[in-house]
Amino acid sequence: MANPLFDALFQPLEQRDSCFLLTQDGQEITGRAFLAMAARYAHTLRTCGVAPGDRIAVQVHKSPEALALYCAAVMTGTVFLPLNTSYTAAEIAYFLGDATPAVFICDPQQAPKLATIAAQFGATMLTLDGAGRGSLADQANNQPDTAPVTACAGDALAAILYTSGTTGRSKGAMLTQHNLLSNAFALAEEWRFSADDILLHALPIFHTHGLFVASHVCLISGATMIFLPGFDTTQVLHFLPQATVMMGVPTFYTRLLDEEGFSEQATAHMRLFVSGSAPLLAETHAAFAARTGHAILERYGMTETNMNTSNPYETARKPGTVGRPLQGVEVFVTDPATGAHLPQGAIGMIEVRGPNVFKGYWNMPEKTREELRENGFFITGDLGRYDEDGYLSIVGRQKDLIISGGYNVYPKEVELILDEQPGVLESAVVGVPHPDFGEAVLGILVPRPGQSPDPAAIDTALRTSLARFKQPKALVMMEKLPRNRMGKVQKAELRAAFSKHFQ
Ligand code: MLC
Ligand code: AMP
Repeated sequence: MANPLFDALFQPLEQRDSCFLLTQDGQEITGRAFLAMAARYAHTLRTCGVAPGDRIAVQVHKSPEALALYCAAVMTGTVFLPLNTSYTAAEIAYFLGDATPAVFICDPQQAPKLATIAAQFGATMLTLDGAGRGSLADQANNQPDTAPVTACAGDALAAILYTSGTTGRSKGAMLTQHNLLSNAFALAEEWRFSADDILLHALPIFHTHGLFVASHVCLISGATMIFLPGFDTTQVLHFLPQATVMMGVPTFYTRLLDEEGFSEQATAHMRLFVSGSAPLLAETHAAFAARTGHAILERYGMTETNMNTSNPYETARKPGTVGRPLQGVEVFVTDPATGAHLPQGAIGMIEVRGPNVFKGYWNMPEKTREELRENGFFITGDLGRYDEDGYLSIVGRQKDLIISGGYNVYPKEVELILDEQPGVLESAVVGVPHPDFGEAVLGILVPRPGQSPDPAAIDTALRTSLARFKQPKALVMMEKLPRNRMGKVQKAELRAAFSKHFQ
């Protein structure tokens, strides 16, 4: 038996003596060198006693070594579990407790803080920093440059990616080899990727967008990546002339538009800009086209499903829409109450079925049953409408979710902590428009009678429990929250009342 994901994505690197990854300091890593590094990591993981199906949890800065670690997980038939670098120790404890990984790899600077947590859940801890140093690299140094590849079936788990939950508890989406591979093929074809492409990769690699969408289409088509540690406008402008494609969240594009030097000339050699993870405003699309002559291609996806729809490569890309279903993917708009299919033009729940759709939530059979129908349709929580040309628009979300700069924040998780703060009677967290992040987290506090909560003290308390991007960008006080007759907080009213807060 083979290992389909490895065979399609990584095996071809064995023959590749040309550059696969170009780093910010000009280092060129060939396909062969990358694969040798991954093989050394695979040996190291095996030395730690990992077996197929074990989880490998990883909270490290983006680097070629971090990507090689993902490849090593695939080689060993283990389940890759990447974690946002801004998660706090409290958040990490939840993930390690839930997923019980065999190995946990973190940044050496965080190691003292996280060692007890790793030990508590029985994970062997290794370290890797942004420059590729740490105990993983030390142990891998003496290992051979080739490693056996564990055979596994297409429906074997390849990754678990945590996505926030409405109740405040994150859910681990279980993705199979076939989920990832089918989507990589569909996207590479849809977006016409070839070995001549050079992708400017400035996304984090702990989420679907940067790890799967961006890296997989390059791997499957033999393309090259300019692999930057993160999005820095100056650096992106510097490397752009060497690239042919860029992928990003809308914040990338609004930040580029803020730069005077960003022009038609600076993007003349580019063939494609892709946007996703959050809504791209039609006005951003128009401003980008006016400035550069490029129509950004918007697509729609999520952790549980990979990518579902895309605007077309050849024909019209419609601003404010996310295009049409990808090859092999069914996307329906349904009545949220009955699940019945709705006709074109009607607004309803977006449901998705296809080889891209995940297997369920780790350790959460009930949640899986709630969101994944027996007939294979996943209930996305996004509300959409098809136009007369079959293009889908996302018109809202039924799930109480904020998307800030492409990162998801579920209000409940923040409210639970705000409610515990001294002087706070209750709280509501909403997303309101923000010029840089698209949407930003706003915390609304109702003080206890006669008390005044201290925003600075609350800010400090939040820092220890919540990743920075989840923390409210502002806290405001209200005497009481608007509620309907059932007692439910009227979030739409709050969003409207504070819609200009960051403008
Ligand atoms: C950073 N901060 C954020 C933030 N990113 N706050 C809210 N939302 C965010 N997205 C915090 C920082 O910690 C900092 O805190 C302050 O805000 C300002 O930071 P910055 O320096 O301006 O931010 P920067 O480091 O430049 O990061 C912004 C960003 C980054 C947009 C480049 O957030 C990013 O790379 N986003 C991409 C997310 C992504 O890949 N999503 C895909 C999910 S997959 P302070 O106060 O300490 O200074 C998915 C499926 C799909 O959704 O369809 O793709
Ligand atoms: P995540 O849970 O991080 O995978 O985020 C997935 C969610 O991001 C989706 O359910 C959508 O709400 C949102 N999303 C992704 N792409 C787009 C897009 N192009 N336009 C609007 N929302 C999007």
